[in-house]
Amino acid sequence: MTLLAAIFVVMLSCDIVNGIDLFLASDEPFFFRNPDSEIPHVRHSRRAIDATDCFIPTTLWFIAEGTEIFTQCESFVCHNSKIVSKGRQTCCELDGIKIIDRQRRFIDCKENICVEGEWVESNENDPECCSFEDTPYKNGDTLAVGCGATECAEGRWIPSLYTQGYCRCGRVYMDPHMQTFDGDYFSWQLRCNHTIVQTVSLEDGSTHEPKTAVYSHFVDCGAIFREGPACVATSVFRDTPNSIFVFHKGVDNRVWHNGEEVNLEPSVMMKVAGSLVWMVPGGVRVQGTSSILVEYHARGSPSVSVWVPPALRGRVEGLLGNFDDIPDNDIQRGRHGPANSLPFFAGSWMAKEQPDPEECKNPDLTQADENLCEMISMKERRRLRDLCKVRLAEYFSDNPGTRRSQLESCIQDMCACRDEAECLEVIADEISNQRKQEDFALPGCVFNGEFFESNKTRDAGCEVYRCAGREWILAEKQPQRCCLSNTGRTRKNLSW
Ligand SMILES: [Ca+2]
Repeated sequence: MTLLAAIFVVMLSCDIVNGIDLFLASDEPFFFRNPDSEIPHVRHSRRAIDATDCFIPTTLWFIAEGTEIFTQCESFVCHNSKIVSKGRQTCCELDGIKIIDRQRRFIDCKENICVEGEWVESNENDPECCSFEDTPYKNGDTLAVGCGATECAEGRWIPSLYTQGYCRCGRVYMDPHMQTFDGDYFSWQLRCNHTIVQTVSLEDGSTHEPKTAVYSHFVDCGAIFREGPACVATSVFRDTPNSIFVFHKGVDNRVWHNGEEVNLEPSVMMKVAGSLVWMVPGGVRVQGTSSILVEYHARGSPSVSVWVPPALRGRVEGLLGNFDDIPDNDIQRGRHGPANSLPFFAGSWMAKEQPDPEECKNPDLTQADENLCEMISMKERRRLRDLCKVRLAEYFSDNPGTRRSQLESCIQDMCACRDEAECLEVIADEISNQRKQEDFALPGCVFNGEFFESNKTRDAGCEVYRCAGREWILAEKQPQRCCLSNTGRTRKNLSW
């Protein structure tokens, strides 16, 4: 006898059962039928225990005289505190569980009733499902919104942390480090307002007045770092020339759109001038009409993450590089053409508009920034390396390349650090934010603008490609309808 059953017995023997409320909280593995009710089973019931009740040891429930219970298509009835079999009856199956006649279940967003062992669809919709363009989505399903996603939660679309795996993410973070769209990493001490990404105009190439751009203003990192490094502060997302969003450090529940304050609520996607805006832990996301998704992480040391869809391949540039699948050329092209050094590359992306025009008037691009890590001894560098490794091990990425760059970034940040404990906390927060973004990237592949879920295949003549996570891999060389030509090459057999 379990402890709970023992407690019941003690209660009965003490004659204190009157008024005890029973709570029948589950309908598995038994179903209850109330003989006085049209409702085929009682899911929740509250009443006092009676002497004629039957006790079911497996569930610790008492059921009333006349109550029917069912398990695995056999029905029973409670009679004089004993459970008596009434024989087998027809039942339906759902997810490997037998469900008896007259029971109702939601299957694929529609209510189904078990009628003589067969599911029959009724007109009732599952209230936990959502619909989009007449297609039903189950509770927990996600739907792509640009590079972001929305999730069906109990009948209502709410913002999701997921991003589409086929979109590329670039980010600028800490003091500052850049991760380009093609996966290159670099660090450079920036001041002033810079273009981190902008669309390339097809007419006149790179311009200071692009249709779409994201700008970040880099200022002193604050007390935790020694003087020198600059960190992301206020950032601007110019979705279109007429729709401009501004994000501020420390503010994770508001954005400013065309100068107007927009207050956000958790779990609500707001539509602002055609764009969607919502809160994420520690920050704000905007899915622009431009198809670019921006996340401003406002807490700790702010960071900006930008997702661009495959349609923008070859059509964006800026501090986060050109998106062309080649990491090596990411910091070679400045705004006005090839840049032969990192200072010229970074300097060329200084924006035209500056909050403090005097300070940023004539930046000296030739002056290399002093690297604080070069000013410390090898021994000290090794100590910082070990500190980063040990203290941040749980936050680092599983991807070896990303892990290496995270470790290198951490060492550099620690070289500039004033308060080691505080710095480690800020770095851990930043890395865990990156980790969250990685973990919430949905797998999938794109071909010719069409999206394919992971494991889906596509035909390419005589070859079949399969989407493995986020990459296309050759799955099959010669599908049945292809045959070998005389030259030994496969060709499509159109007559089949
Ligand atoms: Ca590139």
